[in-house]
Amino acid sequence: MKFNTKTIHGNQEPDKAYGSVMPPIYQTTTYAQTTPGGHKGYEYSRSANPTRTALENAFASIENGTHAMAFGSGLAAIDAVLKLLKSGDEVISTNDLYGGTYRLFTKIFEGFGIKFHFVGMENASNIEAYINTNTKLIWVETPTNPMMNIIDIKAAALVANKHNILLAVDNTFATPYLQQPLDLGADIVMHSATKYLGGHSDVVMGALVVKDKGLADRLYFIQNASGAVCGPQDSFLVLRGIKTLHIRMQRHCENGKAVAEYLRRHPKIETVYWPGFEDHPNHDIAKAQMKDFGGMVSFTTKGNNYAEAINIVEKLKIFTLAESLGGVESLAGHPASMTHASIPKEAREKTGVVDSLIRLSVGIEDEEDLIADLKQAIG
Ligand code: P1T
Repeated sequence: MKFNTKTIHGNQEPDKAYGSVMPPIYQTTTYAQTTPGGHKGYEYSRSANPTRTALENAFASIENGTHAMAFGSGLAAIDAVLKLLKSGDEVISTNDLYGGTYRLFTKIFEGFGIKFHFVGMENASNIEAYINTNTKLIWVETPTNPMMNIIDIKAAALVANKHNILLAVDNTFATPYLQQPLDLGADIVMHSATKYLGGHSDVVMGALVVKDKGLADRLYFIQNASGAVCGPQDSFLVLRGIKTLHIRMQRHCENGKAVAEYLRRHPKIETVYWPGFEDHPNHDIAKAQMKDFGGMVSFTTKGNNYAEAINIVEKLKIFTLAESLGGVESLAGHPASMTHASIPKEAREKTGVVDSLIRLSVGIEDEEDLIADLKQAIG
């Protein structure tokens, strides 16, 4: 089955009771048993729920995995991966990444004795220098949030395999429409399904997908034991969202390209970060591992003026000033004061998250309206 068919039919069957094409929302916590242990595969909705199972099956299908788990948020999914580790273990992570992920690593898991190395992985050979016998996990975000750096997943997988270290890829920005990390050698794919998978800015959710039964069993144990699951209504909504992922992504990519090219021509703009530009430092890797370049675009203004950046995001009308990304509607954010405020100024400026940086999640509206909106806001 090819990708566009998988988003609609992958691992899905009509419901067994009445043949409903979409799974019912099984709004129940528990399931009747005829005798202790005598049930139909479901006993308590933290452990499993049929609507969530339908969604988890869809996650596995679109990421070319064998097992998937849905969580109450993207961070809950990342939290579950980190719980595979123990005190004394070390993690090598992309240095430019979502601020909340950085906060979870440094403010929660460092306190439990896990050590993190934040490394510029644009050249995957940089990873090797940080590996020692305690290294248990390589955490890759690509494209990175918000600088749109591209990490070579295949090259990172080669390093991880050589040293028998798990490789996890946060595939939130790309989605499986653009890249499928498990096929490139990753062990775990993670999503903030809040973003493109849900696609309509109405659900907070996370996902993990793997292709190894042993790893799936360990993660399922954590999902059930820690309990950060999502509910059946949210599962239904994200399953519905996935069915249009391919056509939404196609338009996100077209509009992203138009916006990136417009901004690049604008005399007040300093730098536009978008992997589709031929002079993007890892454009060749993006071209090789992604089908297209996505709908996320970041840029800075000339003079790197904080007040000017704030003025621009406040003036936008079609782009809503808001955290998050990946919904049908266009959003604009100011990472330094919003999504990445939890990263110390010094650390974020090192990766390029300067005061004038603006991040756009380009939606699927008409391209002309989006460009006109940017024009009136930037001046
Ligand atoms: O918000 P949540 O569903 O918990 O997902 C966290 C997360 C993980 N990984 C990436 C790459 C993300 O972008 C996010 C969430 N990001 C935002 C809310 C944001 O505006 O960047």
